[in-house]
Amino acid sequence: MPALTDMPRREALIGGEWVATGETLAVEAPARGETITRIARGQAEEIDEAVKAAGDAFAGRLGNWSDWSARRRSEWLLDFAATIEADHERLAALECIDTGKPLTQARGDITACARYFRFYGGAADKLHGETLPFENDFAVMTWREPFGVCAQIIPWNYPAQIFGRCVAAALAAGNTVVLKPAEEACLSVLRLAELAVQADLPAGVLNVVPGLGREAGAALAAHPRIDHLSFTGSPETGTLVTQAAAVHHVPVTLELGGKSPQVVFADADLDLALESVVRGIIQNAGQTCSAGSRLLVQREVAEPLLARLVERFSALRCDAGEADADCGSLISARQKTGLEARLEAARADGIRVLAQGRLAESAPAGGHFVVPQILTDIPAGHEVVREELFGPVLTVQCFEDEAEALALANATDFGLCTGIWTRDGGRQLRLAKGIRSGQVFVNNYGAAGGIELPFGGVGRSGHGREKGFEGLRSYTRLKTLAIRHG
Ligand code: TXE
Repeated sequence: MPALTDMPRREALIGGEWVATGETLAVEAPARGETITRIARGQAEEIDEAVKAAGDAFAGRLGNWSDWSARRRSEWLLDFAATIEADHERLAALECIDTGKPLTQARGDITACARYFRFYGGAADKLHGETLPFENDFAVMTWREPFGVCAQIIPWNYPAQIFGRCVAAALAAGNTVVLKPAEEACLSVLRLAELAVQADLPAGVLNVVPGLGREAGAALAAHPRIDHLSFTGSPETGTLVTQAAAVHHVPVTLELGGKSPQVVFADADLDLALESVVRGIIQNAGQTCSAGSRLLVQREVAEPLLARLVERFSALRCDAGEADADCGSLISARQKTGLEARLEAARADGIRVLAQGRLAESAPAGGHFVVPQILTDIPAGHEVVREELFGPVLTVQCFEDEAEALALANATDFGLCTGIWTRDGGRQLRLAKGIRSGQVFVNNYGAAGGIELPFGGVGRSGHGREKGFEGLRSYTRLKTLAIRHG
């Protein structure tokens, strides 16, 4: 694990300079419940400076970013992917200690972060418009232009991955960025920013202002000089930032989590489904927007599948990230207390804990651990099957037939991901069409993060798409040019 001296710069990165803020915020290692360092507490003033720097960099008043061709941006992004790979272990250690997730998962996150830079580096010089058939005496074409200053407010569950997803795509398209990481976890983001400065990214192209949501975050969303806002977090905060951005007619991409079902039919390969169901909910202690948090199982195979799930969950262990157990800690005392209160209320409503994992003996006493668990006997429409719990908690509901499966799958206002497990090709397609969600996986779940695959939600899960080529397009706006040549 990194020593305190290995911690990244703690200040805000504004216009290529590291700027100290008046006040600072404590950074807690959630698996220990101990403060390990302090970071900047940016306020409206720092946000204003950062937006100004990003605007100047975009307009060519600061640095030479505006001179960079798509090819040059592509080369920088590809080189930066290699820089991340060279710093892989240090970044993974920071992510592990800062979020409390198992080291193997933190390593996977850094690998994914580098892959975003590689993917968008490869795509930067392949982003093009179209020529359109129109009247014979016209030539018509579309151009994809960058927005300008992209504001990005990101959460604590996957700081490095979401940094890669948002920053790489925005820069590939030629934008500049002001990013507000989450107060709970932003060490890997600060290290990535440090690496970007060392890699000679022109001043002002990437600005990072740590701080509280209600201070730095609110100031960024409401800033009149941002040109695009990308937000990942809760639906409630998503509404607030959308309202703030709407005042200046700023386009918004929202990724707001989910309540995603894994639907298992009797004809499915149960061995495959079982592993995927377990992984889909314990990854990052269930604090994943795309967590497969609802198991819907056809009644005729419920008994054998649940027997195996009980066996698997009973063997799961929670421990500090560096112990690399099945499950790490939750991010904060607040998240743990909130989850425990909801679980207690669920038990009071007659919901039963069918099986649960355990805390490893080596787990630090002050860590914010909640053990993985399976809930059954759930009254129809109960909160635990409608609302995001954001912990390692799997709910189980049975269905009789395809129609009931579809109704249950859609019985939430969220709509991010769905897993369908069946060998019946017709049913795969019928359900994929009927389900309200941005991604549908058949006989797999999550496609290993799938950075190439467009990702985003329906309804309360948000709107707009990130990841893949679609994510790159969403950091551009289209201009139509009609030339009458006679
Ligand atoms: O989210 P917030 P929180 C869900 C999950 C979790 C719940 C609460 O269910 O239990 O949200 O988590 C910034 N103006 N997700 O409280 O508040 C904040 O600083 C501008 C799902 O952490 O949405 C952070 O950077 N910004 C999710 C970011 O918003 C504000 C990941 C997210 O914080 C702000 C995280 C404000 N007024 C939580 N208030 C996912 N989709 O993966 C806060 N922020």
